Amino acid sequence: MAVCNGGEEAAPAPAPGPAPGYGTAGFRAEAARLRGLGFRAGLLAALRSAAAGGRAAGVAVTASHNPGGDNGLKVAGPGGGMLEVAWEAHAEALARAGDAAALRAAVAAVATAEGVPMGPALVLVSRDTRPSGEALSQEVLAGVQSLAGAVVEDLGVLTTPQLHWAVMRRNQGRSFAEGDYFSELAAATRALAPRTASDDGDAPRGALVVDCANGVGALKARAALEAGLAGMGVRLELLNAETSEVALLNAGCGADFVQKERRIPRGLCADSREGGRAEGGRGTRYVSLDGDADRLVYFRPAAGDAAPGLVDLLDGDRIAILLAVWLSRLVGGLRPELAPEALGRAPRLGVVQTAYANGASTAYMTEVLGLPVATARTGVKHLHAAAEQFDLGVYFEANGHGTALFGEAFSGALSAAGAGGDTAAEALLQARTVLSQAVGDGLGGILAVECALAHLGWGADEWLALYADLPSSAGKVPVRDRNCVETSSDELTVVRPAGLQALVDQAVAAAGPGARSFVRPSGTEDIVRVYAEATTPKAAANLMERVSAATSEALA
Ligand code: 16G
Ligand code: MG
Repeated sequence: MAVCNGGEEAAPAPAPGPAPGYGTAGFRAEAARLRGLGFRAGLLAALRSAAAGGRAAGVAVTASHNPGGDNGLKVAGPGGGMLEVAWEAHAEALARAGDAAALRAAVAAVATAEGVPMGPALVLVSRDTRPSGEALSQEVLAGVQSLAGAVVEDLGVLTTPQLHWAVMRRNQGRSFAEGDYFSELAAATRALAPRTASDDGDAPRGALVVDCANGVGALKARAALEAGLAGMGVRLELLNAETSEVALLNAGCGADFVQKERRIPRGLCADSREGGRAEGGRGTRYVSLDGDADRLVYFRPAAGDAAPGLVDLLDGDRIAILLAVWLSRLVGGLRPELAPEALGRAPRLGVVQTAYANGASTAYMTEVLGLPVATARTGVKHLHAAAEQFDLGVYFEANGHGTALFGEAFSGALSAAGAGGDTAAEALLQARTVLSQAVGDGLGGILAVECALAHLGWGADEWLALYADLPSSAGKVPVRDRNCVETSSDELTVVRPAGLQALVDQAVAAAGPGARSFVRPSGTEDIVRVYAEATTPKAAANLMERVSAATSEALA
């Protein structure tokens, strides 16, 4: 059984007060409240690795889109994806262990519960640009090394998806050097991109402005994107790429700000509306990453009579549709005599969304594209698992987390077909490299979107014209304990407290045809979230208010 080696005696005591919960995607809190938690997260990741026979696990020190004074710890499982749900309770048990003796006991309990052998363990560690990250990652390193037999490798400052990629690659027995991450993205994009670049430095597909949220993405964007974009005739411009001033991180910029506020990020001129026009594929496109570069949303300064400063948003729903259209064309181009023979059936393509996906996007996917759409619980780990049910599963949350997963059998069939000279199969294999198979990657996502737009000959106009979003409204209800609300697995129906769903149904019926609303407990804050859609903004806001009032009442 795995045991501590004495190093746990040096474990920093946790900050006073209740330990933060693991939440949907890791521990996240004000940096000072995380004292001692880095050590425990490192120890947990080492146990996870040991349980997997020494295959690597990972820890990313980041608080994503939170303000610069916060920090956090995201653990990656040996597949390169999010920590398995069953291990989240173990992470919380270690977080609660106050002193060395309690920590030893908690480690022993996890080792027994999971049958963790005494044996090798390897943990890869990264951090984002937050000043508190250095001390916190030192804690993580010490925590890993306190498990007997565990080895740690500090990969320094990386985006969260780079850390996940490194874990995945290490466990495939392949290089996980950062240089390979950059060069493989560039090579795959160049192989995929339509040949539009001219030798005189002209950018026939215009400029792409990348809002880096003043976060770690700013340090990696040029190396990850420039070569691939240049190959398809796109000029890269970085915005909000100032990482030395922590107060600027995610402040008035980045994917979370742009998606929630529907406003242009700082640094863009409010009347830069010419950027919205995609004249024959030219023009400027805009995209925002979040603070750890695992999310992306495209946007353009709002066209028409909208107030200056607002955006037309091209969110995760639209990115999913764009990728589904592009990838399904590639699948349609596979030589029939090659693909099904290797797979034994026609490949199953599908899309995974959450309850937050705009109803108009779901209707477009099912009615226009004819694709199966699954609805998963909020949080990347749930969408990822649902997407694995397809041969080619595109998954995106509206907020910009997502990628497309290529199943093992389908990938094998593509390799066989590619070797046989099928160019569509080769293109799909390149797309699989660009679209991280570990976890959604904002940088790879940008390259995939740009490839898709170039192939389809679309600009923001064509992309926005696919459908009109239904007006929506989101709110939150403060609660003492968010666990008092329980939903169905697609989060569309409340199952507890009894009677609340009937009140939601009544409010929806009164809001007229096309309306919908749902209530779900947040996985990251002590609140219950309410979402509503209707045919006018006013009707959506009224429905949201009514359902919020019913929720408060039912929980009082
Ligand atoms: C986390 C999730 C994100 C989800 C959000 C919902 C990951 C990497 N992140 O940030 O996907 O949209 O939680 O927050 O899974 P909520 O439960 O408070 O609404
Ligand atoms: Mg993030």
